[in-house]
Amino acid sequence: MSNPEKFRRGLLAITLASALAACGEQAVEPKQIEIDPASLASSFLINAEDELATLRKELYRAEWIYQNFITEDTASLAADANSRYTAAQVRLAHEAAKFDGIDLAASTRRKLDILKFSIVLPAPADADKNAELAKLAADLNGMYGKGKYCLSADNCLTLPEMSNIMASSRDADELLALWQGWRDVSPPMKPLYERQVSLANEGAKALGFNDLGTMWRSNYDMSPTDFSVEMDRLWGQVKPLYEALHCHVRAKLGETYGTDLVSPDQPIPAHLLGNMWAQTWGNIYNIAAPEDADPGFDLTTQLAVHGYDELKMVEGAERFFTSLGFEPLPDTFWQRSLFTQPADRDVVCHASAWDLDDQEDIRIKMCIQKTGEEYAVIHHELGHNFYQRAYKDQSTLFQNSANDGFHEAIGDTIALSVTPEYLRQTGLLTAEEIPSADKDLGLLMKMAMDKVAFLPFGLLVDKWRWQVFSGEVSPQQYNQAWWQLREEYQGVKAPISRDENAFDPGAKYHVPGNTPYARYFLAHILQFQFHRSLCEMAGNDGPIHRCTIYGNKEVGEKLNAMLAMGASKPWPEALEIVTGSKQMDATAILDYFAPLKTWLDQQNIGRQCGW
Ligand code: X8Z
Ligand code: ZN
Repeated sequence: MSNPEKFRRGLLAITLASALAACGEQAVEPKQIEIDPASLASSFLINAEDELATLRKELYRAEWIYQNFITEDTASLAADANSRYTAAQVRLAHEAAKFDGIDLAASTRRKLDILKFSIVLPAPADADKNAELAKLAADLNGMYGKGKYCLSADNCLTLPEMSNIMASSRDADELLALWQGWRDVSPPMKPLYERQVSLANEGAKALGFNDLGTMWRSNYDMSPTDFSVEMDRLWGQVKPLYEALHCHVRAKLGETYGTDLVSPDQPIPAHLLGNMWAQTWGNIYNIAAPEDADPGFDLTTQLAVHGYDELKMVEGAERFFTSLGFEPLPDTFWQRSLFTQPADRDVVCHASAWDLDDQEDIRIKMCIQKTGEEYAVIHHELGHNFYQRAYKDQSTLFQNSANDGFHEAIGDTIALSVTPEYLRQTGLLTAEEIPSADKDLGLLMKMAMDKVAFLPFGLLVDKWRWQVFSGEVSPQQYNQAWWQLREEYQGVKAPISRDENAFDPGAKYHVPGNTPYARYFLAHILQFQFHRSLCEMAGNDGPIHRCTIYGNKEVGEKLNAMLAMGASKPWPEALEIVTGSKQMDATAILDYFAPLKTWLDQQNIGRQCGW
């Protein structure tokens, strides 16, 4: 008898015997009766969704409190809630696997697959190991959240403060001190991370996966191997654009800091790019700006001039969504969200969007800085919230995005519509301040320094984790493997030699926070695809980087149709709704930056590109 068959018979026998016992009947020999496996699967799923929905609410509430008030006690409560939720997820994933090989309706099969594939941190079934894993996860998160760089006992900088300085300082020594100082946060994480990897791998193996990385890559409606190939294919499409940008920015950095510091044929030292992780470079736009094409405005300045505080920034972002026809955010959003860094306690400042009750209780948590960069991040976060609300009527297991890249792409798609014309319509620029067409290269350069520069970073974070999870990289090699990938993909190097205790991946939120990262790479491809299609729908006939979908309700409706599907269908079907295509495709980002690429190639003539 096949496994599913055995399971079905066994379950029937048990069900019948216990139903009789419960009615006070005499125990009888279980009888074989035919029950449709489809109805067994359905009732299993109804109970599973019910249980998960309840536990998820408890978990999110505990996590919200923990991340807003990091203490020993809140860490412990969050870890407890996490271990309850994970134990249920793991048990249900094992049960779901018993339906393997049975012919079921597509949506039933999809829910079972979601149960099997979507545990981010699968614990071993053993209760002690589960509790240990949950505690490690909470502790790692807390270590990052509490992290500071102290110049002296009473002069400590938080990460947002350091990020602000790194954005504007052009003093290489100061930049290096911050770069190095922040990385003191992570060596103590390393033993915890090592243990976390080992426990979560054990959990993944018990569920039938080779390792946790394979499990993460299984959640994209294709085989894990095909997913890796797909990531590399997309990277191959954009690599020439990235290399052209890298070449130009490196040359300009060489002019600014001297070629002793920035060698013309070597990877760029990672502290000079305006961002703690060198993942976006828009903050050093003025170093690489095309001459005579400066857009002439700076969003950070415009926000200040027009009196935008944190609240007004969030309201501004909300207005974009409501202009597309989305309902305004509920009162509770405004009452319960965190917008500014509290002075009196430790919080996880890394921006996040929450859905506490699967219905209306959506919030963001963010230590907003009053900059143009953060204005985009607010749009990013609200994209999550509007997505969550759009799929709230789906059943529990479908209350998610089509794939995780979609979740990350929605708010960014909206932010691509934050164009000069949009800023004029909302009063942040006057008609005279709108840059003319000959300033397009400047606008494109600024955008590329954020979006194109991000791509290899978006790819390599999980390449590193996949190697770590598979055992290809041992704990002794964690840091060295990290820098190898940073050099290979980004062409960025550590500015000083790293000592053997260093654990630099731990200084990036998503590693101690255990958030998969491939999603952001996908989002950076998808958001340009969405933008291009939505702009076509809006009848845009100018250059795509000048297009804004602001105020277009018809376009909003189309977007909402995709969001409302949640995870109920394979992601290519969701993609097709907005783009008409079932393929992720980097030609949209290439089209967007085509004029810049031509210009970069000219600038790079005579330079030695690559590293
Ligand atoms: O973590 C985020 C969001 C929250 S989901 C702010 N992002 C990645 C990062 O900061 O590293 C957005 C882009 C990449
Ligand atoms: Zn996000």
